[in-house]
Amino acid sequence: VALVHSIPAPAAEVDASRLLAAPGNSSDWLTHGRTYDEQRFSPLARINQNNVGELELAWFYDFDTTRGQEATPLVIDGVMYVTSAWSKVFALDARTGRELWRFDPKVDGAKAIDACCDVVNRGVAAWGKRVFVGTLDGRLIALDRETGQPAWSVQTTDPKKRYTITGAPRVIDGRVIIGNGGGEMGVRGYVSAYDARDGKMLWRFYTVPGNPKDGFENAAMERAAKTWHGEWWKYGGGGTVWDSMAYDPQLDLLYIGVGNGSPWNHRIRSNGEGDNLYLSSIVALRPATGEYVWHFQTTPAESWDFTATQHIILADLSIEGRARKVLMQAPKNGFFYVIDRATGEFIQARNYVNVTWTTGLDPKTGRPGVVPEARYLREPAMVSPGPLGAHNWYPMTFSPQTRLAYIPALEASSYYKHDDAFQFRDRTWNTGIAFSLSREGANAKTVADAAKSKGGAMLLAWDPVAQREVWRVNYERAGNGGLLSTGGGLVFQGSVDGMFNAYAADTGARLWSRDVQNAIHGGPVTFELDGEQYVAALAGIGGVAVAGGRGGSQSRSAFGRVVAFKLGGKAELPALISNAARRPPDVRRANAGGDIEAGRRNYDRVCMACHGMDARSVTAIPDLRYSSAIVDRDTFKSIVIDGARADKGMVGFGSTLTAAQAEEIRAYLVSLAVAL
Ligand code: PQQ
Repeated sequence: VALVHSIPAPAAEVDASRLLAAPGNSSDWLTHGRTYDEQRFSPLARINQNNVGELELAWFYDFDTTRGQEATPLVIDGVMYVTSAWSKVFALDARTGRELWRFDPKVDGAKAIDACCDVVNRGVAAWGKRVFVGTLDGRLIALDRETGQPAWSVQTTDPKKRYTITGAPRVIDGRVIIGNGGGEMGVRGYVSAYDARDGKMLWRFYTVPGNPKDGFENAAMERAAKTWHGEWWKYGGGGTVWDSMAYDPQLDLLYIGVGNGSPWNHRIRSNGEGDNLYLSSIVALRPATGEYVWHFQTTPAESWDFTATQHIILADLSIEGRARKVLMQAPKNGFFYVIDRATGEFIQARNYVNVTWTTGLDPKTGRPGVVPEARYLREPAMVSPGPLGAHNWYPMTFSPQTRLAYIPALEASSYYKHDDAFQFRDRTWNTGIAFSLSREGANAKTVADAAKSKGGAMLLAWDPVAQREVWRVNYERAGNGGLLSTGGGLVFQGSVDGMFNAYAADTGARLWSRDVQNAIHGGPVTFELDGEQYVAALAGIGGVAVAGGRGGSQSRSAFGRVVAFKLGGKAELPALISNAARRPPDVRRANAGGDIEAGRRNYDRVCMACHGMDARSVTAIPDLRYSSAIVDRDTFKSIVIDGARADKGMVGFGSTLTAAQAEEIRAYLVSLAVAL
């Protein structure tokens, strides 16, 4: 239901010519990465290295939720279109932040357990007089830009399967392109195109083959199937296209970033054999037909959640004296790739953090050699990077001024253990990995190699031609936001500690920083209206790669919000009501019985994905050590087994846990609360 307050100016069409002219248009932000090449560079220079110190809050807009915020806003003709948690869409006056309309697709709260990483959404796409949003439950909805009223809605996924949508659509020539997520849950990834006029499906490209018995959709699937073994289709196979896309209008190629395998564990997924195309690959498609053109696989036989769904940037670079049309990506696996975007040919790549899973890349093909122990076949392994990736979905930027790419990076390692008891389950993650914070039994060589990965979270400036780091800014914790570079010689990045920062693009010097009270994960945007330049971003802790930070359960007033800054802005945020003094519940009468160790194991299997390792949650999802629900056996059972809070996303796990197991989990949580 849309609530219309008033409209500043009638919506003008967004068409092909307007999108193609986006590089020179500084008053709007028309598409997810600002331009089809997704550089997230704006030529605006009114705010620059000399005056950025005068940048102050112009306005803010608070959402109705403390869940994670990941959207990149679009700005069109003075209106900001932004999505929030639960796939809600808001239209705001971009000069003032005043709400013009809101649209709630009313996603069922119980859908939350199909989302690996919070009920986030990364934004809308625009075409004609409409914006388009993909919803967590798999719908693609067209909304009138002036009123927020739905024009059409189509279900893009099988509602019986555990697909989700968190990514932003893109529009190419009236075709709305949308992918989906669910790689942790057991789905088969694909990307589809819908007609912007009526929602009619135009094409669909699967990224991994289905059951050969059912026949192959196209030659690309037939070729891919030769690289798979066992009965992978029973597990879906994965390869979800849950975030990145880019488009080259001259070559007429759409590039999609493809996710990892489902289950993650290659030994379970494919009998430990084969490259498993097109997992962890960049695939080029014809946007009119969805036809396969080329692919480049970053991590063959993927087994670590090494997605290649990370941000794709297109640019023209001179490499070894040759002008090259390149595609750049820094996927989770830790290498910065430069690929020929006409042919998919490997040009060059270098690791931008310490990587321990590989013996190195073949200089001609870019194919990695794999350290055998890192496959955790016989013994568990410590591997760097881990599943959070050396770079997650947080958008990069490329500045044509400095010729540098900037990466929100993470140097860290994780423990991988083959799950001997793997069974495909309905309500939990299905990775084939036994998660643990311990390093029990990990192969000694892998432990020693991974111990060198001490860099932690950072902002890296990377020269993609010389393949070297130019500068870095270190952060204390992971989960820092996406990037924007500008003609003012600035790189903007929000951080997980609730600060919005600007750095000198050439040196990395921090020139500006303001407290917005809540973690910023998404990519900032900039636009110009009435001769005034604005820089805006979303704040709201959530998503997956969050280790500490501000917002969520730590402060009672930290709703997700949009913040917009301009030179000499006069707005002020309300005082933050800190939750720092929260107390654990009085568990003296908890009387939780049962095996705490067994409780911990089932917690890790069923609860950890949302509530956090060691039951430490820093997002809006309750930190169970502080929850009054653990005091009483019946209350706990009514929530955990019977689903008393299903509307909030906490479904009942009666099909996965017995009441006795739930009681053991309660005993484990009470033991943690006692220790606080
Ligand atoms: N989402 C986030 C986030 O929003 O912070 C982080 C991740 C996702 C990951 O690290 C993932 O691996 C991931 N994987 C899938 C998938 O395999 O389908 C989906 C998503 C998602 O849709 O958010 C993420």
